[in-house]
Amino acid sequence: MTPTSALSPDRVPNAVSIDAVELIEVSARLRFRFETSFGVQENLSRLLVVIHSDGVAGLGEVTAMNSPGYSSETVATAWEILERHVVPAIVGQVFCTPAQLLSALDGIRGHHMAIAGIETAFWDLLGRRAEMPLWQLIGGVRTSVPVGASIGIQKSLEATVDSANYHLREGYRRLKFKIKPGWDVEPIRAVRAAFPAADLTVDANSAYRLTDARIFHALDELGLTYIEQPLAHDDLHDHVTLQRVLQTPICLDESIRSPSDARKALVGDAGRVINIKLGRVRGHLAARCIHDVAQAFGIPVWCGGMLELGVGRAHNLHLSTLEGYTLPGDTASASRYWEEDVITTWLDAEDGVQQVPIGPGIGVNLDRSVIARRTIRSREIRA
Ligand code: OSB
Ligand code: MG
Repeated sequence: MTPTSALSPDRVPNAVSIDAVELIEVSARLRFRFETSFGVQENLSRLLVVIHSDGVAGLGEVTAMNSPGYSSETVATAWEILERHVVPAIVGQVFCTPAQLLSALDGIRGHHMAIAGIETAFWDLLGRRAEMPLWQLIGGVRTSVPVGASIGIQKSLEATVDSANYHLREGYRRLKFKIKPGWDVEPIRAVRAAFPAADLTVDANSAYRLTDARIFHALDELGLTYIEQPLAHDDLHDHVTLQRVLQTPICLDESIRSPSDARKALVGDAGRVINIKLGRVRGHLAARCIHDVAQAFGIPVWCGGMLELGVGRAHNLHLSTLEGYTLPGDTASASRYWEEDVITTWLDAEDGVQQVPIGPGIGVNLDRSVIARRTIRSREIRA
């Protein structure tokens, strides 16, 4: 077999040479305090990835947070892994497909968010070079995407009901409430009483144990569309036990890191819905496989959010066009989160529906002046 490095771009059709990779860490301040069971997010930094190839730039975003509460990765670990391991393995090389790019990274265990930043940027690059929107390249079937809103833990029951009211009036198609021990049944009961017909869900981010079954039995009475990640991130077995005694479907988020996790979860009935996030699973290729596994089991999926800037948000919209994404995702209006974005347009929903950005690749472009003002550190790595 010829090693990829020996292929010459002018002899291989569709070959993409990785001339340089830019890493850019930017500051971002949320317009609201976002509290979950694993901590509070407000002043963040986000990591952007730009792959340069023959004068074309592909854009990706690393979805790691600043602290390792949701995932073991952080912005800092992703920077380190990208700079020292991922970029050196691909820069100066030539790849025809995302699978080929990923195989050059086979030796890197874990660090899915760091790798997804690169993998998604490579997909954008392929789309731009083929002058084809990403949703078509990955096999999507729709150009508009119904979305919901994820609502953090509030200071009071009244603030929770007010927030529900605001987001329903904005047109969001489902509301997801963050819960934690001590803040669960009461606020959701209050929202349900105020909005009997709304599509409501909760997300525990792994904050409970099987011994909390009483809480879940109470939530089970509230007509929720699903209960997201109630138990430990690494305990599918306990989710099986819990799902067996609940009517409400369990939706798995943290537990699903690969297509094989999805297969094991669905074979065992550990959940009946999957939240797919590009960063958590290593990018579009794995996301597509997980979607296909879920379809084989007749399980609906939706696209989860990680408080992304415009680049990550655009990738999420393209991903959400696959057939099996039948539940509203987390890709709410960018202007709900940010005063300014790193792209030149606003990805905003109208009446709870986002239009998939048209144009080659992800269909959005960087606003370099915003980025220059917000850059915490940046580095361009050339072959
Ligand atoms: O569990 O879905 C989650 C944000 C950061 C980390 C984990 C999660 C979330 C969200 C917010 O729920 C989704 C969004 O609005 O982007
Ligand atoms: Mg979640």
